[in-house]
Amino acid sequence: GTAAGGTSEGPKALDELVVGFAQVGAESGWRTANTKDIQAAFKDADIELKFSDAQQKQENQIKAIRSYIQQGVDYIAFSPVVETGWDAVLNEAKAAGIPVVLTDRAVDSKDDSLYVTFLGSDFIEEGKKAGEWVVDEFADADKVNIVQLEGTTGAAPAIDRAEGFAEVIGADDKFEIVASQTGDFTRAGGKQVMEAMLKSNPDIDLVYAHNDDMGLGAIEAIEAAGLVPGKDIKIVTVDAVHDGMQALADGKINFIVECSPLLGKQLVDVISTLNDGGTPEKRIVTEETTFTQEQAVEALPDRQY
Ligand code: GZL
Repeated sequence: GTAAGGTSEGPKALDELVVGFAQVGAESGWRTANTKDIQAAFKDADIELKFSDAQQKQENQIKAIRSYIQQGVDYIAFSPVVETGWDAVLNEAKAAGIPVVLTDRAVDSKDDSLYVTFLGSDFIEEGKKAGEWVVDEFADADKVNIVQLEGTTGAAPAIDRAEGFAEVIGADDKFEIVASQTGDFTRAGGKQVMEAMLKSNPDIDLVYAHNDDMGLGAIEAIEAAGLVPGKDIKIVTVDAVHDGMQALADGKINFIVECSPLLGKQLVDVISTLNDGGTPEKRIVTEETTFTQEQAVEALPDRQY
């Protein structure tokens, strides 16, 4: 295939570059916004983007990366659905001289020569922000029963959001996670798991959902059980996509930690730096904030997604 972008003949014109992107899937509003933003950024930069949707299956992502290697693309970017199992295919990309950029999620490879840059959020920080809100919200409570809706098993955001949250609430044993299960980052998954949790846990004070979509599913289950989400059972989620922010503004969610899906421009910048023979930072952390119900009402009109 063609050599990588920044070869000895100097940089290619951006409109000669071909980049292969292996997306996780379309499991959540966040993922849809992420895909749209990446596609728009590459279109604006006039860089050809080959795109694949793996339906949240690692073997499909590996197949897509292999096909990009076969096609001799200049760069490969992807969001690893889970942290483990990437070394073989990343070594194949390295052997083919094709630089790899990680977006959104991380891999657990010890060999960090297998990717040029990891561009995405600090998920431990996100979990800590959720925990800090819970500690403050329940300052006067003696006992707080928490159920946790985990993201995709083995995914960096699921592992790290659980870790950051546990670290903060672990400081006080009045907080107890009475149930924790994966809803696979989907609305349907969140609803199913929440229905089961409501049956087996009579007194739930709080739901901590690793993304808005599972929180929205939990809202449906809570309402079906005749309870009031945001009041009888409080809910804190991560992402701040439109439907989550609407539920927050409507008082059905109590707090959202933002996780920005808008990585497209930064990814294009990394590719163009590489093409010019430059060295991007190894870890680029995205800017993001948090929202209360009042802040969601204010922010909603201007949100892009
Ligand atoms: C986080 C991203 C997660 C979102 C979910 O960067 O990997 O995957 O929080 C999405 O909504 O499914």
